[in-house]
Amino acid sequence: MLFIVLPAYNEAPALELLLPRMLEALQGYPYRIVVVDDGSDDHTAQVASRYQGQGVDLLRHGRNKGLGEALYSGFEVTLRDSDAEDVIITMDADNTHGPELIPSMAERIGQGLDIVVASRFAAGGRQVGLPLYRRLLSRCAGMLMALFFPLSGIRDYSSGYRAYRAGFLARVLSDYGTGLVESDGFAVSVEILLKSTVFRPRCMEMPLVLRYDFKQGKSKMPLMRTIAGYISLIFRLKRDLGVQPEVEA
Ligand SMILES: Nc1nc2c(ncn2[C@@H]2O[C@H](COP(=O)(O)OP(=O)(O)O)[C@@H](O)[C@H]2O)c(=O)[nH]1
Ligand SMILES: [Mg+2]
Repeated sequence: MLFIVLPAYNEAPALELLLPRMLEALQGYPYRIVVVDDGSDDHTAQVASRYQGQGVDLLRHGRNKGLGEALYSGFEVTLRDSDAEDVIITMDADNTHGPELIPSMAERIGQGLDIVVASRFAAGGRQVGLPLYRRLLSRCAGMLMALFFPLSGIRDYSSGYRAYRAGFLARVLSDYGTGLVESDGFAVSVEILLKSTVFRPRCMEMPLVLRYDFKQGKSKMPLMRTIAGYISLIFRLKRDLGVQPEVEA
């Protein structure tokens, strides 16, 4: 079974385009899509609920709690219904992550991997329509994290598009609880990946062509807060994780 968690904050126009693309890409696979509407003030919930009955569930936060809590809620509900060999995927709801990649990511999990990252920096990956400062930010974040927390086979630490083996994610969540998502804002994607390394995941990257030119609406990323979040994450994890365990490629 494929579970897809879509954290969504004011993504109604993007979901209008993304959900039909997902249903098409997932035809023939058993799947469940969980849209986590994080206190949006647009029609995010209404758009998602139009697809209820077609494998789309809606989870709502009464107020905006942020990306970390939205991902956590999505993990909790999908893990409740999943078996160890199922696949849990996270991706942006802004229509920039092509759902066509989901089956091949899931296949890799089926072959025994714990985490598959859809990576802008893997051979064949690219970013279309992303402003230069954003390219620099994700590149620098990747290089900085690789310096402090080398993870064999991983270059894109901040990509929100990932597949996890459900049994693996369940172990991570049962160990950390809500402490898995302490970072404020977008640094949380990096935090989840790095904290999970304690359990020595078998991980790899697959090339992602990020279609930022397909993005509907503005980015939700607060730039300075994200940079500050990366820096404080490095200090926190250096202190808490200590010596980084080796990770199999
Ligand atoms: N649940 C939740 N999701 C958020 C929040 N902020 C951003 N997101 C979602 O996180 C994902 C990443 O944000 P996005 O604007 O795509 O960032 P960018 O593509 O890196 O510029 C999108 O699916 C957003 O809807 C938030 O406060 N809560
Ligand atoms: Mg995005």
